Amino acid sequence: RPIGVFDSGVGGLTFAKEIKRLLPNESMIYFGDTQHLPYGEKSKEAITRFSVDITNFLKSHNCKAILVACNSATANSIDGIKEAAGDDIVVIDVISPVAEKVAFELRDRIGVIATKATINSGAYKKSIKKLNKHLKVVEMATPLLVPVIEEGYANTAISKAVLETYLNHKKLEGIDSIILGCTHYPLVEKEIRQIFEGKVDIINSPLIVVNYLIYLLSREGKLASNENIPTYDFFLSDYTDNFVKVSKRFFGKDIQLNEKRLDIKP
Ligand code: DGN
Repeated sequence: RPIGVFDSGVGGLTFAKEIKRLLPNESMIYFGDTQHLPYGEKSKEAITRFSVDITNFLKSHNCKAILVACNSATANSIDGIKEAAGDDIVVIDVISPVAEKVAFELRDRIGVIATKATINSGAYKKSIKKLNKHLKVVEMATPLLVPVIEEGYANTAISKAVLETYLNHKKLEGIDSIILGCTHYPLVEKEIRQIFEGKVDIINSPLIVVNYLIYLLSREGKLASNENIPTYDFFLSDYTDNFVKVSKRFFGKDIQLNEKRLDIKP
């Protein structure tokens, strides 16, 4: 049975890429809801409606696990997704494994950057504080980064100016670590590291989250055998040439995309 992965668009491919690297025998079904992006700017109700429909789609493909590879969907809709998935499917999100990791490490003041929908939900702060109420958590929305990265301006003067403006904000003064709380930000990790001159620990979710997925699948005896030859299916709810191009940047040149429109109620 495959692992289902979904996101509002191509961002979740940063997680899919890590699954392919660390779990080379696992088959995967990816769903990018390009018809409804950006989730980062939508209401909780809308994000939940879309996420539940995608969960049902992945369920109909007999997925053994679902990775909610979108911070905005995790922050707003994880309860609805878990309910729709039912007991037989392992559901994992991209916030709680990261919160657990930082809560028990040697840290003091943690910064979180993400979309507006994620920051407004306070999900990172709540999850970390629940585990360790002494940690200071400062959250900041950095909504310009997604379009800059999707338009191909990562590692240019434009991304540098945007990142410098955001990261030099007074709010983030004195942080010792920063969580990249959005699927797209691993693509500008190097630039973020440079701006902080190596003094701030960068917490990049895909590796943490996929290791947690491996732990859960092995605990449940659900890992694919070494003989399994994996298949990869990628679906977009709105197929455009631009997304095909962007997805290659996120996942790799060998990606093949299909269109699958979901009959999502308005
Ligand atoms: N995938 C979204 C997230 O991680 O919050 C970012 C893209 C978006 O919908 N704005």
